[in-house]
Amino acid sequence: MHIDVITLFPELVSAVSEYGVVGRALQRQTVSLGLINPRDYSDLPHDRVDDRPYGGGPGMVMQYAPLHAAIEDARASSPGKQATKVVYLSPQGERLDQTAIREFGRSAHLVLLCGRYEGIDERLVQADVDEEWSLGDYVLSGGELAAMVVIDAIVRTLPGVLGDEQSAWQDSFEQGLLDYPHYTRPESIQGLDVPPVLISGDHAEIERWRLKQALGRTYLRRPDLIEKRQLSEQEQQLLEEFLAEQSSSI
Ligand code: 4G4
Repeated sequence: MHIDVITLFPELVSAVSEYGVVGRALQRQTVSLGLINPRDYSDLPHDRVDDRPYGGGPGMVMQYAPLHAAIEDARASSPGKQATKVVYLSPQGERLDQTAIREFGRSAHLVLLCGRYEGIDERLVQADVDEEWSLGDYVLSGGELAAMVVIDAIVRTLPGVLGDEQSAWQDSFEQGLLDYPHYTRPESIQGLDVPPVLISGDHAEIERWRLKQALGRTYLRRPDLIEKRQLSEQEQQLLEEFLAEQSSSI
């Protein structure tokens, strides 16, 4: 898969490629990253890419022309000329979730468009943008950090990037549950002990406990996720056990 990022701050975005899981995936060529600066496509003095908003008001707006040229260049350089998906990250977009991330990972060429100032000319959104997505209900100074989040989340879903064991639980998160709690040594910290089942060596019991915790935590913290998801008979029973254990421990 190839991901192009259109950004006024390519050096900021390149940091995502230098560390950890994403860094390794780039080295192994599971994914490639292109950084395109719309300033390089400006015909104006000082390579300007912004102008004042029609209708007045504060701030500046990114102009259509340099962004359109940058997108066209990205399309032309698409590996194997596959269909390109152009994604604009903005607070006005649809809320991103793991399902949307998975879907991005299925496209061979993704272009992430990063806004600065007050955003981009709406006609670019109409003419060139396929999808508009948001990380959540908060405002960033630019789309770059959002693009880095999206790149990281996509790369984790690509085949061969995570080991089998890690990707197994990611799959169950994709079924709509929060993660279970994790523990490592030492066994006791300030009188807080590791749940005994985790040191029992009984792997079936451990799996059962983890699913129970995941269901319980999701029910308590994100009831919306439980509503969206049909619980199986066994899951319903585990959730009831969790709640019973909870009320007996207070
Ligand atoms: C588009 C319009 C994404 C993009 C305006 C981007 C938050 C998110 C930007 C802006 C972003 C998000 C500069 C306000 C860039 N902020 N929630 N900022 N602004 O995904």
